Parts: sequence; C-alpha cells; structure tokens
Amino acid sequence: MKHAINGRIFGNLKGYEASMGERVRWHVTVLGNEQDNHTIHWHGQTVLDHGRRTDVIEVLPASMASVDMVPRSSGNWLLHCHVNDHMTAGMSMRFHVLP
Ligand SMILES: [Cu+2]
Repeated sequence: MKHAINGRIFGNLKGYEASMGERVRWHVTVLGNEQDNHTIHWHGQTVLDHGRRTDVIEVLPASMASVDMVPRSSGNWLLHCHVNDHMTAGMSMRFHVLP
C-alpha cells in the first residue's frame, strides 16, 4: 500500500512554489480511515495554525485545515506526513521557495 499527496508519492508532486516573504495559505484535506491520522510536517519553514506557530499540524481523516506560511528560507524543502507508515509509503513532496 502507498500513501500519496495529490496522487503522487516520494517527492514527485510538482508545482508548489513561492517566494521569500510571500504569504502562502496551505489548504490541507486528508482522507483515510481511523488509522489515517496525518501529521503534516514542513521542513525549513513554519506555519501559523490558529495563532500557534508550528512546523507540524495534525489532521484527522476526512477533515481539513488551512494554515498560513511566510517563507523565510529559500531552497527546496520537504513536506511529509510524520506518521512513519505513511512517510515510508511515499507520503512526501517538495516545495520550492525562491530567493
Ligand atoms: Cu499521514
């Protein structure tokens, strides 16, 4: 079994790009069953989640979350689910922050 992000696995999802200092809103919707609690983790950046600054959010199956990011470090960064079974089954992607 594989775990995907928008149909892609292991960093093969393209098109997520922002510039340093640009405000970005991430909308995260997850699916699955009772074993599929997801913990979405951004490398290299933080997000604001209901006033809480963090780099990981918890999202229950069939629910959604929206968080805001203002990228402060340029480069190619990893986003992945921190649930080990999901991460090792492909639930990761890259996003790019332009200088
Ligand atoms: Cu997950």
